[in-house]
Amino acid sequence: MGAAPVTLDRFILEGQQQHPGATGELSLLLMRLGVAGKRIARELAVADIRRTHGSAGTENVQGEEQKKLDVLANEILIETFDYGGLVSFAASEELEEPHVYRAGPEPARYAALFDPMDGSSNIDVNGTLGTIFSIRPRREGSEADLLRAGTEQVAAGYILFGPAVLFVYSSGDGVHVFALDASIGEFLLVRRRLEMPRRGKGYAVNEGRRSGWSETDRAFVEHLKEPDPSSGRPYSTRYSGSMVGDVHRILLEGGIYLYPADTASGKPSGKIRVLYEAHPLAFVVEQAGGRASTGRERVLDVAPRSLHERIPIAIGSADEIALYERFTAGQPSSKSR
Ligand code: FDP
Repeated sequence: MGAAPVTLDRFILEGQQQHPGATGELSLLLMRLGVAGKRIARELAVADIRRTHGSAGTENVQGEEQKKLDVLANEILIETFDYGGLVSFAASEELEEPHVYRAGPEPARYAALFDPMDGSSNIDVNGTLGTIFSIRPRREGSEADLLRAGTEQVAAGYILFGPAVLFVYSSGDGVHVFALDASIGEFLLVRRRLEMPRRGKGYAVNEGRRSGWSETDRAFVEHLKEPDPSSGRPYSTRYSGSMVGDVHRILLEGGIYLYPADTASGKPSGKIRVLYEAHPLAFVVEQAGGRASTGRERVLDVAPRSLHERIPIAIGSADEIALYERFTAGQPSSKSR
């Protein structure tokens, strides 16, 4: 018989034993996220049958249409922490204000943030989707606890709903990948301490929005497309409409995902939300050896002024992010490689 598969719960509990002072709360919290992932995966699998596709007829705080599955995934995640006193409050793309949980005898030590259903435009076409999560320490128990740099995260990750359901997370000790074996209802370890390539051959960006980009962003993407075999160009476009799906590809194959400022669509700071998209994905990518940048600043150093603030983002392999930053700094002499 081969070695026993390592389940997510076992992996987390064994990791906890290496930190003798750990209370076990973070471990429980991560395990609960695994359960939420299975429940969301189930809802997605039967959505066509149960007719839970389509619009909920409502908008989120940023005026974006909410799909029924956005709302459902949000409810599952909120409910996931409704007992056990693990989380004092949760913030989400789908909620204007943080959800505050009933306090137990001791205040919970953590706050959770999530984008319940990333890549919503893929919901109705059975495309790749994701749930992004970020765990931070609770401080005063108010929203101000969250308006801080991404370096404060104690754990972050995503659940990818594709041909397989993957649970990918880091608690600051590398990035680990688990695949759901639905026949036994368990996430099983498939990659421990994932290290992403230093450079890649693909880029992910919505080029339909090019007219609203800065000259620098246009020049950078044009540069990636120029043939120059000695520097590995042209790059190939790989854009799925789900940042989780695109970042996951880049974690495995290298490359760059961009969502730049877009003045034509009224998104002067781009579309990606700092707290529950940019910070957690930057945390994961950095833990795998990659980088995330606004072009001028490390994404994890950004402290937003409000809960749903957005930032322009370039995230991916270290070499491509360095190249992007050279473009942003206007250093033409060192642009090509
Ligand atoms: P969503 O459709 O869920 O809002 O989070 C932002 C995001 O998804 C990313 O996952 C995705 O890459 C991007 O928006 C798609 O936006 P565009 O349609 O503007 O390309």
